[in-house]
Amino acid sequence: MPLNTKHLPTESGALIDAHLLHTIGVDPAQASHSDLMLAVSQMARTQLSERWVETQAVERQNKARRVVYLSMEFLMGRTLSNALGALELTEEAARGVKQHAQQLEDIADHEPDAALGNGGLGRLAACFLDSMATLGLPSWGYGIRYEYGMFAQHIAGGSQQEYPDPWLLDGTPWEFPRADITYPVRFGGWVEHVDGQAFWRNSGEVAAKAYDMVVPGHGTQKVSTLRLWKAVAPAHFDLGAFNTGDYHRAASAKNEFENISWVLYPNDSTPAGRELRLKQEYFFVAASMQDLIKRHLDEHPSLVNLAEHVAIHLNDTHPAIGVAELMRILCDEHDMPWADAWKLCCATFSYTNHTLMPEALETWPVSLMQHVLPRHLEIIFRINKEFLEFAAAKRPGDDQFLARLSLIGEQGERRVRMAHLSIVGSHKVNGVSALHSDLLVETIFADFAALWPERFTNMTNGVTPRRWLAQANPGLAGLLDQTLGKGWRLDLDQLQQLKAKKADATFQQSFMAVKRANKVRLAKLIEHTTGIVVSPDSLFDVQVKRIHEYKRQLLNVLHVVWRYQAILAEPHAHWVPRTVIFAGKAASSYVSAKSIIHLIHDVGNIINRDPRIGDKLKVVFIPNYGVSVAEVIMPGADLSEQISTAGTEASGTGNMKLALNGALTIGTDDGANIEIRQNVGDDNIFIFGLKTPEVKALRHSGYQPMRYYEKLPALKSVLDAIAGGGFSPDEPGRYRPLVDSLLWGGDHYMLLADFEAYIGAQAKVDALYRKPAQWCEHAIANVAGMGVFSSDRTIGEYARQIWHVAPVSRR
Ligand code: 26V
Repeated sequence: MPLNTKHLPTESGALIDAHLLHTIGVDPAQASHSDLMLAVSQMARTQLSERWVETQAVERQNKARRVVYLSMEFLMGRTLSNALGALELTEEAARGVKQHAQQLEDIADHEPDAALGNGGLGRLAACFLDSMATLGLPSWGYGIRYEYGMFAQHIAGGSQQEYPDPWLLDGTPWEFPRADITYPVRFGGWVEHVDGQAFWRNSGEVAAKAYDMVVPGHGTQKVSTLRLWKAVAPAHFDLGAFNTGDYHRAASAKNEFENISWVLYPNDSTPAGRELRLKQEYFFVAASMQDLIKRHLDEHPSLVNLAEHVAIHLNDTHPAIGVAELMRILCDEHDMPWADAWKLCCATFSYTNHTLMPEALETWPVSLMQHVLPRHLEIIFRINKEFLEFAAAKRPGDDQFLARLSLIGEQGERRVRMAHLSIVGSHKVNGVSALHSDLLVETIFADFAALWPERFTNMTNGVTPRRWLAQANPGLAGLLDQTLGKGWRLDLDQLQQLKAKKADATFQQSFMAVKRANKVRLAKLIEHTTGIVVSPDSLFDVQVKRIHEYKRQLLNVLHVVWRYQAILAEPHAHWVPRTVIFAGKAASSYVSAKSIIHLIHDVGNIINRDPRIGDKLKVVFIPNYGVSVAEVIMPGADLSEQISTAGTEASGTGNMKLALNGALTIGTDDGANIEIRQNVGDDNIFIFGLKTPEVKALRHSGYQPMRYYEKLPALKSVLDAIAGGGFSPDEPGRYRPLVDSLLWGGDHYMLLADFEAYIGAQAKVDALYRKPAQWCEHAIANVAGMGVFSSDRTIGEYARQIWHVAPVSRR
C-alpha cells in the first residue's frame, strides 16, 4: 500500500500530540479546534520562553540601557500567528495540524483577541513592542492585566449593545505568571513632615502581581517583554480572619482591592474624572517603577546613574503620575536632594501626546488627588512652584502666561493638568505626525514651546509590516516575496522597487488576483456577521475606526444617501457598483456616536432592500471591530476613508494599514494623510476639503452651515431625507437631533462645508475605478510608497533621538 504522505507524522505533529496529551490533557484523537490551538500555542511558548531567558541574560550581563514604555493600553490582538511567524514555525505548525485534518488558520481563529486598549493609541503601543523586539532594543512594556478588555459590540435592531469581554475566562497560553514578582502599591492617608523629611502614612494598600507576555522579534532571537500588573488584596489581608458570619463582607472587601485591574476604561468623548481610573494609573505606574528600580539596583550600586540606564516613555498622560512617583522615590526613599532628583527625572522621562482635542486632555481634581495620592500632590505643587518661578523670570509680570502654564488649572474646581506635568517632567515631547507636532507647538502647548523650543519634536507613527502585511495579507506577501524577495519584512523601504512594476501587465494581474481573493474573504466575513451578501466585484469603500464626530462617519453617510438619491434619479447612468463598509465602536456614553451607528444601519436597511438599487450600492456595518477583524478588512479594501476635519486627527494608523494593503485613500489634509500623500504621490490619493488654516479661518469668520444647506440642493435633499424620517419610518424624529447639530448646532466639525468637495472627490474615485488597469497602477504605487510607515522606522527614530538606546552586543 502506498504511503499517504499527508499523514506521515512530522516533528511538529509529534510535539503537538505530546502537548495535547501532557499539557492540555486530552486524547490527541479527540482534540477539538480549541485544544489544537492551545497545543500549537504551547509549542511556540516553549521557544518564546527560551528566547526570553537568553535575552534577559544578555541584557543583564551588559547592564544594558533599556527603554520602559508605560502605557495604559496595549491592543495586542491574537498572538499565535504572529508568534509562529517570528519563530519561523508557521509551515511546521501547519503540517502538524494537517495531521488532525485541520487548517492552521481555522485553528488560529479560536484564540480570543487580547483587546487591552480602546483604539489607535493602544494598537500603536502593540506595533511598537513588535518593532522594539525586532530591532533588538532592550525594552519593556508595562501596563495593566485587565480582566475585561474592550467591550464586545453587538448590534440589536441597528443599535450598539456593549457586552463584557472576559478574554481570560479560559486562561491564556501566552502569559507567564511571575509568582515571585509582586509589589505593594499604597493609596490614601496623609503626609507627616519630620525634620524636612516626608513620611507618607497611607490608609490603603494593594499588591501588584506581574504577568509577562513575551513579544518575539522577527529575524532575531531577541524578544521584548510586556509586563502586565494584576491587582490583588495585600498579602496580610486574610479572609479567614473574618468570622464565618462576616465572610461575605470579607469577600467584598477583597474586591475593593482587586477591582483596580478589572476593566479597561472606555475612551469617552469627555473623560470622566473617576477615582478608580486614577487608582489604575497610579497602580500600574507604581508597580512598574518599583520593578525598574529593583532591576537597576541589582546591576548598579545606587540610583544616581538611573538616567544613564533607563529611558521611561509616557504613552500619553495616563502614566504621567510617574513623574511625581520617581521624585517621591528618589527624595523620600533614597534621600536624594530635590534638585538632583529633578534633573535625573527630566533626563529619564519623555512623553508622546496623541490628541489635540481639548476635552480629551486629562486633568484630575486637586481634591481627588489629595484623597488618593496626598504625597504626590505635594510633590506636584513643589514642581509647579519651581517651574512657575523659572517661567516668571522669563516673562516678568505676565500673570496670564503663568496661569496658562501652571500645572494647576484654577478655572472652577482646581485641577491638576497631567499634560503640563508630563511636559515639565520630560526632556522630549513628541506629536505623532508632522502636522500634529506642528499644531502642538502652535496651539495647546505654545506657551511651553516658547520656554523650551528644543524639547518638542515629531515622531510620525508607523505600523508593523509583520502583522499588517505578512500575516494579514498572505496573498500579497507571497507576491512580494516572488517579486522582491523576503527582505521587505525587516526593511519596508524595499517596497519602493514596486514602482518599476506598477504598469507591468503580468504583475498587475497577479496584484488584482490577490485583491480579488481578499475581497472574497472580506465578503464572507460580511455575510457571516451581518447576513448581507455583497459582490466582490463592487468597489469596497472602507471606513473603520472608533466612531467619533471628528472622524466624520456622518459625512460618509451623507455621501451614501446622496448616491442613493442620485442613482434613483438617474438609474441608467453608468454607476460604479459600491459596497460602503463601516466598522467601529462608540464609547457607551457617547450618544451621538451611537446615533450614527444606528443611522448607518437604518440607511443600509433601506438601500440594501431597494430593488431599484441592486448591486449598485450596498451599506454594511461589520460588528465588533477589533484587531482580528481589521486583519481581514484591511487587505480587502479598495478605498480608504480618512475624512476627519483637517487639524483634528493626530495621525491615524488605519490609513497606513489600508494603503499598505493597496487601498487608495480618499481623505482630508489631516494627520498622517499628509505624509502618505507625500510618499505615494499626489496622483495616487484623493485629497479634498478645507485645510487646517482654512478650517481655522472659517471658524473665526463665523461659519454658517445653513448657507450650504440653502446653496446646495443635493445637500438639502440628503439632510431633509435623514431628518424627515426617510430612513427611520418607524420613528421619524430619530435623526432630527443629529441633523439639528449640523444645521442649528454650529456643525462643529464642518461636514457641510466639506460636503461638495467630498462628493467631487468621490466622483474622481468612480472615474478611476472604471479603468481597472489604471486603478491597479495607482494601488501598486500606494504599496510602493508606504515603506516609511513601518513602525521599525518610527521606533528607530525614538531610539536614536529620544531614548538613546541601542541593541546590546552578544554575550
Ligand atoms: C483618552 C481617554 C480618556 C479617558 C479614559 C480613557 C482614555 C483613553 C484614551 C484616550 C485618548 C485616546 C487618544 C488616541 O487614541 N489617540 C489616537 O492615537 C493614535 C496613535 O497615535 C493616532 O493615530 C490617532 O490619530 C489618535 O486619535
